[in-house]
Amino acid sequence: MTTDRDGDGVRCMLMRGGTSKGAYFLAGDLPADPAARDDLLLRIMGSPDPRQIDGIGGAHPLTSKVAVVGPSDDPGMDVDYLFLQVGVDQAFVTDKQNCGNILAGVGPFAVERGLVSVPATDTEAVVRIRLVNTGGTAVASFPVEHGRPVYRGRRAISGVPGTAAEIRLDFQGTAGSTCGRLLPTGAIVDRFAGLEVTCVDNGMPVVVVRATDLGVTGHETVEELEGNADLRATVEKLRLEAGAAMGLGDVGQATIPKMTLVSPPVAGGTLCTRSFIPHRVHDAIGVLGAVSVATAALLPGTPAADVAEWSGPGTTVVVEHPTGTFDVVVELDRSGPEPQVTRAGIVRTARKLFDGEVFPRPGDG
Ligand code: NQM
Repeated sequence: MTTDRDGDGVRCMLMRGGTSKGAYFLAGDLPADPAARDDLLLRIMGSPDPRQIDGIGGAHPLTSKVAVVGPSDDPGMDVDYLFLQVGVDQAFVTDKQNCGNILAGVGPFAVERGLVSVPATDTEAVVRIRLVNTGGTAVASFPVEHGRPVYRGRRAISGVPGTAAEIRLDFQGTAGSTCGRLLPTGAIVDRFAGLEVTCVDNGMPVVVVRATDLGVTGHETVEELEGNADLRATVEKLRLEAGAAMGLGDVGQATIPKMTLVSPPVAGGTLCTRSFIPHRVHDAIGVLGAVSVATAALLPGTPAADVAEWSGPGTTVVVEHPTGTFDVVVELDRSGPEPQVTRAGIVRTARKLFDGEVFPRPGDG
């Protein structure tokens, strides 16, 4: 239990999860009261401050993330994972979205902290994770040695230098997990702000729009897109309209839905993406964001399917993004009135960076 007196540290592990970085805590090491927990996390991360100079946040939404992990009271699950996005230059902490990148570190963290014990002779751990934010589950499989996670390995993922051990993540129950339906508006294609879009939620609510409909190619750099004020204004107008139609209410202050611009592939993938998350442009693409966009690519008539190029039969959608590609395996059953997701899986890597105590900026009290 945290006492949070000046000078007291809080047990914390810093991990890279996929293409994000975050602070991982045992639920029992943080205050149970959400307001006290969020206040503490803002002081730990150094928010609000664009540089997060007085905390451990990395001055970008992708490196200002927190995982709270504890035992699950669901008998079918090993652990509960709550994801918290911590504002960088704004003082907010939100549990309204999931994060599949930070999820990649949850299995190894659970083993590191003894929430899941692995026999010394096993070479693979399987950790069943309840996604507290949205519902749904993920099964993480990763290598272990002498009962401890192995981080070194040969798997490269785009957006991360070098290689590390492979972490397989298989999702269940992510379809409609935030909005209630895989296609939250009930339609394959909608028109908002004069633009044809698809709204999809397979673990992350995403609005998919053709880049060319926004007057860009979709192959621009992150900096070019972030520097295009007219584009940003149009994307935000579209987001506000689409978010309300997706049942998310007024999303002006929310980090969802994400906005993904799609265009034909240029690097041998299935389609090319640029994602606003929702105001900064992602250096790559979020995990569940990619799963949602890949799902849209499998639905004829969507902007994603329209630009997609398939190199052969198969269920792997190769999603191109600013720093490489992301493979998503999705299978749909389209025999009924609404498509059903029968399989969704991805591969990531994660790495323990630091383990110890973090010292929060003193509170007002
Ligand atoms: O979509 C960024 C990330 C994410 C979230 C974001 C994520 C996901 O890259 O599951 O991983 O979209 O805010 O970490």
